[in-house]
Amino acid sequence: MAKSAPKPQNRLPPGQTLVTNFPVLSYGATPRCDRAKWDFRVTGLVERPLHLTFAEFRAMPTAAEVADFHCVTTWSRYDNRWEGVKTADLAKLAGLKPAAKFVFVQCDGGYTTNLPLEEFFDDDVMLAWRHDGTELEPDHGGPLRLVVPKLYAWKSAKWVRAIEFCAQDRRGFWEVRGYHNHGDPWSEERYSFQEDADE
Ligand SMILES: Nc1nc2c(c(=O)[nH]1)N[C@H]1C(S)=C(S)[C@@H](COP(=O)(O)O)O[C@H]1N2
Ligand SMILES: [Mo]
Repeated sequence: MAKSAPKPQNRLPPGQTLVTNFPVLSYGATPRCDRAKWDFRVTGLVERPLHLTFAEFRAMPTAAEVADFHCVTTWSRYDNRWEGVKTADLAKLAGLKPAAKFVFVQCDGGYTTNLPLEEFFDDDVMLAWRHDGTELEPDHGGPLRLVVPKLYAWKSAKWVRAIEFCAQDRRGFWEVRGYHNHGDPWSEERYSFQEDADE
């Protein structure tokens, strides 16, 4: 599927409305988190499976970026400043096996999502713990969330605890409940029934 780059003069994807607040969109309750017990795993098709504590995760090289955020329920929020770890840096630590083609992201509370590797390793994709200069609030995914600015925000999984590298794609929580497997806001890939038309 071709990625369509946002045109600078048209920053708002089709069918979206700009908001200046930061809505909370969660299926179910915000998981309670004990940072002393929190851990993060990188599993599947890697040379060195990782099992990191919160302190170990935070000791990784950090990155910051400003990005727009587009929810499929039609709100968009501009200029979110995220701080965290780039997914590519995490993968360097684990060492990808050549058979790895997709990621399956697992969260506290049972939420999951899936991405092809080329989008997971896009330069603006990170695992973030800060938003707009403050520690990420639990409702917004604290202590750690994925941020995938170029796709609809259901791919930006909150409360991430594990990343699994896989050879085969496996649909996540919303992807099995009627949302598009890919989710490009610029071509309005909202629903799974549109996927047949993409072929
Ligand atoms: N674990 C988890 N991650 C999630 C969700 C969720 O329900 N659970 N909702 C998704 C959806 S639909 C959106 S729009 C964004 C919303 O992020 P926010 O609540 O920080 O605005 O989180 C995404 N990540
Ligand atoms: Mo959403």
